[in-house]
Amino acid sequence: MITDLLQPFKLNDTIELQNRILMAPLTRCMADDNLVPTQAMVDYYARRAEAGLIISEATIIRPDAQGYPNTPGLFTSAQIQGWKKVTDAVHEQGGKMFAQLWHVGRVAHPHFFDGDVLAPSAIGVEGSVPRMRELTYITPKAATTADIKSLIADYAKAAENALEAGFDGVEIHGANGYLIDQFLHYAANERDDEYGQTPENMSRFALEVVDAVINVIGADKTGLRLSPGAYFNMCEDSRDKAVFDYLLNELNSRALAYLHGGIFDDSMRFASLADKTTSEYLRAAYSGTLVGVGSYNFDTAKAAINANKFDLIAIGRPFIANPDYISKIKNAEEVVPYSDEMLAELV
Ligand code: FNR
Ligand code: 8K6
Repeated sequence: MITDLLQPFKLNDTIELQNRILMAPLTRCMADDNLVPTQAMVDYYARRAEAGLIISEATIIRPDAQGYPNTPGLFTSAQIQGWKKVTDAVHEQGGKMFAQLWHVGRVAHPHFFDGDVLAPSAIGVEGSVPRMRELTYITPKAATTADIKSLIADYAKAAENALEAGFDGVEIHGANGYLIDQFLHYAANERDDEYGQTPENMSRFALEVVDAVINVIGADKTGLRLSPGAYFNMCEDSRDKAVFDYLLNELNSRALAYLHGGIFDDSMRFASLADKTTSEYLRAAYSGTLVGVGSYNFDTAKAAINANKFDLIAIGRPFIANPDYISKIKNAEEVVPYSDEMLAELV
């Protein structure tokens, strides 16, 4: 039987999606100066409500989580009220939406907040903030155990805030070289305490965040994004695979809503993952619902899902270029190609 991606998909007992096509999380840097979602963002997301699930652009859990200008937050009541307008509009159009919870760790910049830049270890990244090239990254402070406990509590608080803001659940951003991913890779984690050195220790922060969020909102409403192969603000290390092997085995017993790969092009193979692609590696190590992503179109995604490579597809850049992506697919209309200039405006 051929799976029709446009038919409903039951994520679990509490959440049914109208189709298998997710809108990938896409940072747009368009929140107001208090990091509150604007009316333009309400309209932008509402136009895309035909997706099976919209995953919000990465949304910071607290001030020191910020590394880019005007990324929205979920820690003030104004931000929660702003997001409520977004989720109301998406729900009115029959859609569903998860909030992506974000802390950038060492990719934060003190230009955006008062206080330390926190990371697993005091190892900085090269370069400077995109669009603000004068802001060079600094060497972060290695988080103390007390810092770690407060970070975990703030992920849980942000998840609670997300439900108050009307989201149907959250996706914990554990990918793309940001805080959680920094704990999972040897290139960024040189800790010698219970959060470093071994696969079990290096997985501890990710699992404590996942468990804290599950504890507040339930596993059925909790998704997670992971980048097992390092590729963005991070260097590959042959030892990383053992960390992800351990972590994924632990996640297998947690009944998450889904696991989502973090990658721009899923044809890319990683030496550190025994030459597998992101989705091949995750499919082999993880037994729950898997979301594929990374330079797919509808046809290649349909083929991959029918070959059982993953269960759902997340579409990113084509959703920027085509607010009516799902209608176009349904009507077999041509899809407008994405270009970077489209990032200048919310359409
Ligand atoms: C992204 N991506 C991304 N990923 C994430 O986890 N959180 C985010 O906020 C963002 N922001 C973001 C902004 C922009 C402008 C781009 C192009 C990408 C990655 C995105 O979710 C997705 O994984 C990739 O775009 C690959 O999918 P497509 O675009 O090939 O379908
Ligand atoms: C010109 C790109 C600016 C886009 C918004 C800034 C922040 C984006 C953060 C999410 C990561 C996506 C960056 C895309 C770079 C591709 C790297 C392979």
